[in-house]
Parts: sequence; C-alpha cells; structure tokens
Amino acid sequence: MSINIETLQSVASQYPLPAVKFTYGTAGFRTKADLLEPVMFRMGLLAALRSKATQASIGVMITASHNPVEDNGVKLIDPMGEMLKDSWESYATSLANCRAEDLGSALEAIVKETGLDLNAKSCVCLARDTRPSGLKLAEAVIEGAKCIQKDYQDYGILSTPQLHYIVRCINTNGQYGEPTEEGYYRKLSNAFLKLQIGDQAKLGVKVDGANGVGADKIKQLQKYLGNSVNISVFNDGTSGKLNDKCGADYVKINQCLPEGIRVQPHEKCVSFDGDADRILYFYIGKDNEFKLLDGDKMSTLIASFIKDLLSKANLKLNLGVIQTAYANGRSTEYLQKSVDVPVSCVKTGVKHLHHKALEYDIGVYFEANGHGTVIFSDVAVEKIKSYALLSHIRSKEMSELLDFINLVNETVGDAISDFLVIETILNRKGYNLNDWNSMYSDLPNRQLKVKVKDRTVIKTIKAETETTSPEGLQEEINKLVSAVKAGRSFVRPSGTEDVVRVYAEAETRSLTDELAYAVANKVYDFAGGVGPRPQAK
Ligand code: 16G
Ligand code: MG
Repeated sequence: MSINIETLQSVASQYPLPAVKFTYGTAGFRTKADLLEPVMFRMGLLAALRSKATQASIGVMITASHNPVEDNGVKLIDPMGEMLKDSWESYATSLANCRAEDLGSALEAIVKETGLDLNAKSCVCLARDTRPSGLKLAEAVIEGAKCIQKDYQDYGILSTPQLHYIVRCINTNGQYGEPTEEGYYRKLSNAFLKLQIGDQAKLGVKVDGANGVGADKIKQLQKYLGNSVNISVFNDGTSGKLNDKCGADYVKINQCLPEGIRVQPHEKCVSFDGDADRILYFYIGKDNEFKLLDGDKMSTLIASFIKDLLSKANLKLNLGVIQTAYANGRSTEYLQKSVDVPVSCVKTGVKHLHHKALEYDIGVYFEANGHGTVIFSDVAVEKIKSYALLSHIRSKEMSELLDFINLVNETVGDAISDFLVIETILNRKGYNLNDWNSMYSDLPNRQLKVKVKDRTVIKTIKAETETTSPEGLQEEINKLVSAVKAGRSFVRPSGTEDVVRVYAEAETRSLTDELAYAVANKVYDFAGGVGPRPQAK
C-alpha cells in the first residue's frame, strides 16, 4: 500500500497554510481557532501515520484548555494514553508548516524514516472540548486521517483526560477499563463507592465548571454516585463564557473566587479548567479569607495517604513526588521533612512530570496549577496485589490501595478523578478542608507576566529555576531574593503565551509582592520590555 498522492493533494488544497509558523509545544498546537483548520488536517494525517507506526489507536484531542474561547488547539495521545513521543513532535511541527503541495513527499519521508508499515491496521480516535470552533476542526482531522486510512472514531465532546483514558483502554484490550465514557464513570464511581467509610454527612460540593466540558461531565458522574454526593455545578456553560473570570487558571493566578458562584464560609468548592484536566479546591475561612488548596496541597495529601498505607502494610515501595519550580517552598519542605518522601523538581509541562514519575514505583506528580495524578508501576501493582491476596496481617490496606488505583486516571491529570481521589482521602482521614489546609501553611506567592520584544532571549537551566541569559539578570534576581526573608523567585518564558512569567514567594504578602514586582522590572530592563512597566496595582 502507498499513500494516494493525487487524492491527498486534492483534499490538501482545501487546507492552505496561513502565514503563521506553528510549533508543537508542551501543550501541542494552540492559537486562534480560525488559523487551525490546516493544522488539524495535517494532524489527522500524522495521527494516522503514528497509529500505523505503533500499530495501536492514537488519540487526537481538540482543545485549548484554559485559553479564551476564541482559541483552540490540538494534542496527540500515544497508545498508553500518554503524550506524543518526543521524536514525533518534530514531525508534528514540520507537517503543520508544510505547504499542501509538499505534503506527499513530507509524509513519504516520515514513512521512510520511521520504517512504519502503511499496511498496518490503524485507528484515529478524536474528541473535542465545548468550543464552538471544535466541530469544524474535528472534520478537518477526519479528512486528514481518511487520506491515509479509513478507520477513525469520533467521540464527540469529551474532557481531555477522558480521551486519554479511552485510548489506553482500547490499546490494552479493555484491561484498563471499558473504552467508553460510561465505562470511565463506572470504573471511577465503583472504586469511589467501595472506598467510602463511616456514615459521613452527605458530601456537598460546589463546582466551578469554567463554562467548559467538565461542567457537563461532572453532572454525568453524579448519576453514578447516587445520593452520597451532592454536586452543584456553577459556570456550566449555559450563560457564561468559557474560562472568562472563572476556572482553575483564573482562580490560581488571581487567588480569588471565580465569578458566577456564591460561597458561604467553609463550603467546599472546586474549580476545573476548560478541558477538565486541572482542579483546585477553595473555601472561605472563618476570617472571611479566600483559601486555596492547589496542586501542591493535593500532592502532599495523596503522598502522605499512600505512604501511610504502605507503612501500615510494611510494604517497601519507592514512592516519590514530582513538582515544578512553581511548587510552594513550604510544600517541598513538608514532603521532605514530614512525609519523608523524595521530591524532584522538573521543567514546567505535564510530560516532564509524567516522565520523571515513571522512575518511581509510585510517582505522585502535580503542578501547582492543579494538574496532576499518580502513576503505579507494574512492579508496584504486582507487589500490592500479592500483599492483598496473601492472608497477610495488613492485607486490608493493600486491598484498599488496589481500589485506590482504580480511582486514579494514571494517563494524565484529571479533574474528575482527582476530585474523587481527594474526597476519598478526606473521607478516610475524617478531614474537612480546613484540617487539610492546616497540614502546612503556604508561603505567600505571586505570579506576574512581563511583555518583552522577544521572550526567547530568556534562557533557563536547573528546571527553570535560574536564567543564563540575558547576561547579568540572574545576579540581579539573586540580590533581590537574598534581601528577603524566605524569598525565592524565578523567571521563564511562557510556552503558551507571548510573555515572560515571574514567580516570587516570601515570608509575608507585602514582601512577596515587592519581590515579584522588583524581579519583573529587572526582566523588563534586561529582556527588552514593551508597554508599561510592571507596577503594583
Ligand atoms: C501547558 C501545560 C501545563 C503547563 C502550562 C504552562 C501540558 C499538557 N500543559 O498548559 O502543564 O503548566 O502549559 O504554561 O503540558 P506556560 O508555559 O504558559 O506557563
Ligand atoms: Mg487543561
């Protein structure tokens, strides 16, 4: 079999390239939706080739996550539900920028280089979030895939983690679960209901759905949870705009309540992002202050829960936590000193965390922004199973851990699965949000953005904690940081927006803000700031 170049060229001519350079970054391609049809067509082609190369189903998720509704994007999902293999990212970039008339030879080059078999059976599985642009973009993906092969499966509207889950289920012949949306709800809800203890008061939670896909999906989940849980969904997309003054990204950056939700002191609330792969908890404390429980709070809770079960069962497994530089300094200290687990810091971007987590028997990874999950290695699962089956004195903990594994979407961070994981731990510990929040206190922190002429002038090392360029910038940051109690700050070019990001934390709110603005001004001076100088509001 070979690619029918004539058909390809005639279909491809309907998808001419705009005058834009596309790069497949940590989050795939992401930009204004009206530029993306040609990219989607090309990703349909690529996904089909990837499917033949791996002889497995490949996912294509159409979403721009927490970006504004006018944007859209695309990510490819590899056979086990993980991010696209690094070496294929460069094929993605070159195809996305390939003129229609050159596509035939570009595809042939990939076939040759990878040695893939064009006769191999293949299938492209696609889904999209709720953006209005999604349908047209999905059609373009299908058109692309069909130029290479006839099989594709369109799952319509799903959350990003649901598609990751389904791809893994398909490629493991159902061993990971049933490859459907219903199968996903069934697997998670069964595990959740099994793990609940005591006659706890009915769990009530308010969900900020970011006016995105997670709002509807959590409503679906409720049906499987019976009346043990009462989920009220706000920002469910019926009137508000996607990610507009709501959702996990807004809540994390602004450290305030989202709009569109009324909250009484101590009510349990969560925010999802636009494609439901991030979650944050928050509540109003008795002092009327906004309290945020972010990814760091989740990883500390989860790691200490797992550590506890393992030590009760006297099972020695290598448990580690992966963070990025955005993790609050207090969380790292708590993990190392109180939970007593190793902590690694890696570059921003899910794939870096995921990759590192694979080095442990059990790897817990979370970005502070609320994206994260737990990965259990085959070795760990086998050991846990054998402990659960043996009439071992602690087999109970190990059966619970097995149920716990079924509660986790190991493929990627998942707002819905993480919600059930956290609720299970809180239930079993008898914790409310305030108890959880009191495990340790965050240092005040601030994130700022600086607009510069060219953000790529900022080069970083050591998991983005230090800059090597522009020359002299790091020395200035060091001076500012050393003058502040418990100070820490770093800067990095954003991978998703044309800005340089600044992070600062310190002992007090005012010291933190001073440090953040002082560092932002150094970036402005050293890296060619444009527009008004960063200034405290
Ligand atoms: C993307 C990443 C996320 C990261 C964020 C950083 C994936 C799937 N998503 O959304 O992990 O935190 O980018 O954005 O990798 P930034 O580079 O603009 O700070
Ligand atoms: Mg997201």
